[in-house]
Amino acid sequence: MNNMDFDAIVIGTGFGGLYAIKKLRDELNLKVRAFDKASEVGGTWFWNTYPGALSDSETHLYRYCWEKDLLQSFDIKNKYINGPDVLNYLKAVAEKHDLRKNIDFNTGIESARFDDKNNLWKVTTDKGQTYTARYLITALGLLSAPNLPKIKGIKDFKGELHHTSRWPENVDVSGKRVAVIGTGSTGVQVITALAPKVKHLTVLQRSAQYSVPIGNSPLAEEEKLFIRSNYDQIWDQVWNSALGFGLKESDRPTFSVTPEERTAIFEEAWQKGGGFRFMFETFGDIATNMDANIEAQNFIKNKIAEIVKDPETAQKLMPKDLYAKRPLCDSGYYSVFNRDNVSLEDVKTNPIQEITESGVLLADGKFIELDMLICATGFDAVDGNYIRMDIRGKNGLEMKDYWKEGPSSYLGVTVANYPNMFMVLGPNGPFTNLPPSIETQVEWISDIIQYAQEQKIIAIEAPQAEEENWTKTCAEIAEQTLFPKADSWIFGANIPGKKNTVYFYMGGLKEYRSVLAETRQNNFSSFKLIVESDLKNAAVAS
Ligand code: FAD
Ligand code: NA7
Repeated sequence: MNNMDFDAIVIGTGFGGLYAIKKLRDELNLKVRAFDKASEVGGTWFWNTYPGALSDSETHLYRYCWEKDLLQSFDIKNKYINGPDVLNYLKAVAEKHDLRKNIDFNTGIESARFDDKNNLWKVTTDKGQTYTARYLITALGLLSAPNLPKIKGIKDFKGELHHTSRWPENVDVSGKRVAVIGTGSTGVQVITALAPKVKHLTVLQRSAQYSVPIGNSPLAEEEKLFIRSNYDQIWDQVWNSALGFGLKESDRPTFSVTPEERTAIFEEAWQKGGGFRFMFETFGDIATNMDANIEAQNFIKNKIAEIVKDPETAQKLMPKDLYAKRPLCDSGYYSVFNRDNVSLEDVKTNPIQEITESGVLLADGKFIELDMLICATGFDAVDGNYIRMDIRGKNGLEMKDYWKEGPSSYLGVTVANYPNMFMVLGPNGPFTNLPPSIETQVEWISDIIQYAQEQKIIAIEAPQAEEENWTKTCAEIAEQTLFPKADSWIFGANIPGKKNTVYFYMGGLKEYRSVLAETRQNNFSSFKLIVESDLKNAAVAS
């Protein structure tokens, strides 16, 4: 056995990386080192500190299922947890399990190279240090690599320029003329939060979005008690669901009820709140049947027309696409446009021509003078952070070349040609409330590593054929839905030049868990497993 610095290197310390450290260190007794560019744990919630940042997964399900003590001791306040509280929760997890001692913060990993001869990974930091480890766990985040729009002149802007996922401390918006580019989940949140605080807010909208109320409110004492005392049953339902959002996915067809009943069902969901609830708890075919989708679209469009007083603005806010992106929910987004200090520009029909030192010039010649420009322009999702690093597998194969036709994986966790590398939320992993999927993957990774340790396996690799099958399965499932027909980050359509392909397994959490469980039951026999003695025998034979 070679001398290695560590048994396992973990990159990233969000939900995924933190749990990986704990599992591998405390349960497998491995020597583990983790790295993060950030100065603190939290991942997404360390970086996304923009005003209004809120999880749209319900508080008691946006956490680790296994961390029952913190559920009892932590105040779960509201139905939905805001960004600062998620960060505090993850800090508390790190504190409780003493995870920080295994982490190098403020340390980016620039390259990771597989050493074919010794079956280990060599990882180099942005400080020039190189470390070796048998296993590499990449918990890089799927919504983590910021997408800065390439708009002419953006670098010349002399006012404050912020991307929502790199929000500095102490930003003061009061008395300022502010514009927000982007009306995705983040844009909707930041626009709603900032509107009452700024002098003037201009929303630069390229694609209008369907959004429903989130329905956030403080939890009553009896609701908290219910969650705390029924936690196991609640999570049992999550593990046996498709989306892991704690809702019962409907199997009722949209057209199985009368139009009046349909409106009443949508109205009830609108009043209750929740984006995933509206799309998946009302009817079972909104995401798969075009006519059903149109019914949901029309309901939301009617709401926009009711809420927004100026008919021209209401018209601009009505989406032209299908209702088939990650479903959004908000805390009063559409009514923001009734404020005197908010204006909406449709930059699809009247594009941003350029950004100057003092504002934004639109194609029709209109100039918007600004003190601050906020880019809520999303992320190079899923594979973005992989491509931004120099990752090389067997025979020096560069990941950006291997994935140039779109990323691929076997089961969302492993990649052919990249032995002993395990991804958390890698491409073609499940499309769900994410903490349950993260837990599922980290537990599986821990199991396969444990198996390797016990069996003296020194290299675990996904076979190419298995990877191709998995990619095909993911594509076939996605094709049964309407999601590929709408342009969004879910299919890579938000980044100019990015391959528009399948990035998620949409077969559901329960099914995904059973696929992983099967590999475990079969002693991971669908993988190429190389035992130390195989190598010695091969060397002797040659
Ligand atoms: P992350 O939390 O993204 O952590 C990745 C870490 O890796 C980061 O800290 C990053 O600095 C580090 N890293 C990356 N590359 C390197 C490198 N080369 N070197 C060193 N460090 C590196 N999901 C839901 O399920 N429900 C929600 O309501 C929800 N809301 C969201 C709201 C926002 C604004 C965003 C951006 C995402 C949201 N998500 C939501 C998705 C969220 O990203 C996941 O739920 C979860 O936090 C991901 O955890 P992670 O550990 O996999 O990755
Ligand atoms: P999204 O959902 O990718 O939204 C990004 C928004 O920014 C969207 O409205 C884009 O318009 C817009 N955008 C991006 N580039 C430009 C340019 N160049 N010009 C104008 N408008 C632009 O990212 P979010 O951060 O909101 O949400 C991502 C996920 O994070 C979300 O689903 C949650 O899970 C948390 P477009 O639609 O492409 O026309």
